Amino acid sequence: MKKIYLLFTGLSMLFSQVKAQNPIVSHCYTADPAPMVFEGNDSLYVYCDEDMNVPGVNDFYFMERWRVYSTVDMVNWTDHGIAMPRTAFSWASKGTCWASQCVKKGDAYYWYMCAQKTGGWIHYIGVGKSSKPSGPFKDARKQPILTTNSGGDIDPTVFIDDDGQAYLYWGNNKLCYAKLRSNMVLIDTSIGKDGIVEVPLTKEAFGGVKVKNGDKEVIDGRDAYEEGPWLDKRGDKYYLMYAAGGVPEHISYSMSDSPEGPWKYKGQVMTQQNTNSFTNHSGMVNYKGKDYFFYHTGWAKGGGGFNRSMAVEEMTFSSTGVIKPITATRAGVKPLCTMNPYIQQQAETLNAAYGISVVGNEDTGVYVTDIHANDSMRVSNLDFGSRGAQSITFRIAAEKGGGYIVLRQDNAKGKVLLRHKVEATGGDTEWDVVTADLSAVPTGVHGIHFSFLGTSSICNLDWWQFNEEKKEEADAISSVSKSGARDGVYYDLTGRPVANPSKGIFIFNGKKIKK
Ligand code: FUB
Repeated sequence: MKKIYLLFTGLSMLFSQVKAQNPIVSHCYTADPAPMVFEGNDSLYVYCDEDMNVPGVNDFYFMERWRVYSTVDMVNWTDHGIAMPRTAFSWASKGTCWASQCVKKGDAYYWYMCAQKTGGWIHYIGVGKSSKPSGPFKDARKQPILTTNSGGDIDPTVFIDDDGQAYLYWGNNKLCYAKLRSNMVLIDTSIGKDGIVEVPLTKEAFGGVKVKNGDKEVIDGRDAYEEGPWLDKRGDKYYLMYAAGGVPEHISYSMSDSPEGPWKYKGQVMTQQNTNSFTNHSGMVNYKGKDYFFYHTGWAKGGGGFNRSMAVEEMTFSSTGVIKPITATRAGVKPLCTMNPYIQQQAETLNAAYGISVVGNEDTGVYVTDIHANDSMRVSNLDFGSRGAQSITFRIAAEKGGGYIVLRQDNAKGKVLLRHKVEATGGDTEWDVVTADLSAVPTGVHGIHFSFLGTSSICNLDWWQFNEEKKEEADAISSVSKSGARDGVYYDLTGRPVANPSKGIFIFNGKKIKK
């Protein structure tokens, strides 16, 4: 009996530790991931479009904006809000913001997108520009940068080669490329037809071709290019990954010695999987020494073919550059490091969340809103150290107050750390900084589960930070740090400078130290 009990306890501990990391964003639907790592920046960014459900609107990929997420640990993702709304492009028609990719050239970020023109039915390719990877982005050209005028001009991917030449590939049911001029917003018209080259979709290059068989379209060969290209380079080989095979889609790839081809079909990267999405769309990136493959699924709550969610897996290459087949998993990837709970963490840095929304952008400030009763959010893998946390500080705004924030260790059933009554702050963007003592002390590495109780809208949250001190001391430290304390000077906990500190606790350079 004891053995069975131990086995059961062991298994349940194991299961409580094995958390599903996919999809990587669960509070809104995100599709067509385009991962990017920028030189000199410690984060991995993923650019995407947001699948939306608007009552009364035909949900055929109805998308009004593009969003950016970033991570430093691969399991907690910061939502940077509405980094590029459709309205940034005066020519773009409602609900047609499809796949995209952002690259950096010089000090600027260029986010290539596609949308239909108002009054039309075909997509055009345009580009947004920003001085920051998280935007906000503005239309760099005030008009589309290219069209073939024949439809299918969707899913731009851009790659800048080692010699600085940028290549733009795109296309649905056709594959085209263009060379970008050094200003990144005009194409070089010296090649192809007015600068556009259509790549022949041969068996040799893409495994097969689509042909008509009566009313049906079938593949003559092993595979066929569909849409969603991703151009990249590893060593001296160029890779073109793409959604393939018609619908439902899988991901295949071809390789070349040149960014302009000819391409040679290499096989499937991710076969058709049971992901609850009939499209797939991929991107790859190397980050902190590992290769990652991003794709989309229909795995978030209420998800499906028009409510998709980004996911990530590790990818590996053989010594000859062959991509080893990748399986879609709920487990996803392992964390690269722990998160520090003792510094301000943005409330919109999330491992998972349900019911809430994230609004704003880099210029206006980004925060978590739409927090109602029974909504929840989780951050993963925080290292509380051996002393542990005694209190937490929130930057919070609440129009009415009266609801509760409940913090639990690890998950929704974990030990309760806090049950905090939310007081009204005077408005839902009237921010207060509030500290509350925890009822239990988390030590070591844990996730934190936030849940919200009440009857109506509960609060907005901007950031939070755990403290190793109880509220009284934490408040004293924060008021000394804010009161213009000078670096290099010791202060006691009441904020008085101490000329010759001996033994005791002091505030020095904005931090509490023990002498
Ligand atoms: O998200 C809209 C369209 O679905 C994309 O442009 C395609 O790649 C497919 O994922």
